[in-house]
Amino acid sequence: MIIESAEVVVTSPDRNFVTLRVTTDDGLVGLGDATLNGREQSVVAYLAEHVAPLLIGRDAHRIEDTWQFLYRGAYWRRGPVTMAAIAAVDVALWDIKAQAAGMPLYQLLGGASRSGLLAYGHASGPDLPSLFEEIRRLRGDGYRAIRVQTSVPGLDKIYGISTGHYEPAGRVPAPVEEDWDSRSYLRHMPGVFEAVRAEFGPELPLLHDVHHRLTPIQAARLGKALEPYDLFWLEDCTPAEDQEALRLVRQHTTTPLAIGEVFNTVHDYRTLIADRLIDYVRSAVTHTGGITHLKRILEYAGQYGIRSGIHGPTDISPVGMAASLHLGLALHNFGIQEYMKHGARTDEVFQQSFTFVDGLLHPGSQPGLGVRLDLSSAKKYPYQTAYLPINRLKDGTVHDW
Ligand code: GCO
Ligand code: MG
Repeated sequence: MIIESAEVVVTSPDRNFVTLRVTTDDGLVGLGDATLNGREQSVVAYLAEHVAPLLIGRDAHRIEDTWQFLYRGAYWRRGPVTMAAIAAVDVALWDIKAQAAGMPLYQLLGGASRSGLLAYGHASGPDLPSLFEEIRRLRGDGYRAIRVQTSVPGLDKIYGISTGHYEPAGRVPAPVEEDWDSRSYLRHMPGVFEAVRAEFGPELPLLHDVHHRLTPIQAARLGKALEPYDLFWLEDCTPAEDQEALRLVRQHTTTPLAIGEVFNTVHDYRTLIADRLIDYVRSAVTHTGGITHLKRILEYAGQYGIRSGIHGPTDISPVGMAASLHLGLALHNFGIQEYMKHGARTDEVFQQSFTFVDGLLHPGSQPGLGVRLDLSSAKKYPYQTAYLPINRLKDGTVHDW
């Protein structure tokens, strides 16, 4: 099974997506997601210039060897661009292998460990009544776990608040600016969770994303203040690259911690896993070297009782989402999967076979990943420049977004 072509497809139905489309001499087509939000074209160039030409003529079955060839062979290791490119190749080759075997991909990863994947959706609102309405709407859609974000009095525009479709990246020529004040936020959040628990009771799993904004001691204080409301997790409470920060947070709170959506290899997690500083691994298949590498991270994490919380925002394409679902179904230490629906145009470009029934996701039973890319629809939606926002404190200082 020899690789005959490897084509990079960029499409922007509702947002930008970068997809690698690998074809073999026996006519199989494998897909891999390489979307890096706001930096899409850097991965396009890496794939088109330095990876795709090297794939031609290789045996598509040799997934591990190809992974090592692209990782060790580049000499320059790690980083979001490299690891997203490797992820796309890896997932496309798993897709091909599973199609050749005539099995849904999860069968090659050890088979199903459960009947479906617990998913969480995003609820947000500028005030409590609109937040409650959103939570009710999500529960009506079947969600059994919900991430809660709200506006903070005195701040105009902050991360995670949307009306309708969630999409943090704007189709704008330069990043939009949002504002931030950690003290106002810290004063406000415990009351929000108190109100949500009072309205919805103790059962519903609730999650919250701090999006890398607090100092370790502030995060410790927030974790402690939220303990009475029994969070499923507190996400990215400090800037992620500072692994030691979570040691301080951990010493002060029993609120479960999740981190890692900006990580790209197991080395980013080493201290966090070995010293049991986190409870959930947030990496996406798309940003962490594909199924091959994320499976390694999660199996390592499993030895420490740490579970998966795979990243699944709208900037993970349906191809990346399908890869996460196959991996999640097979893993023993699955925890929860982030999931929000893509727009109608995205569903037209990527025909998907995964299902969401009664709050549980399932990748479906088609051979391979179960996603088809409609090239003529993809061509209708060319790339559009888009950026994630940046964040500033009240005095104008750039802060973590
Ligand atoms: C999440 C994330 C996203 C990211 C976005 C960046 O938990 O879903 O924080 O909202 O900000 O995916 O590309
Ligand atoms: Mg997040």
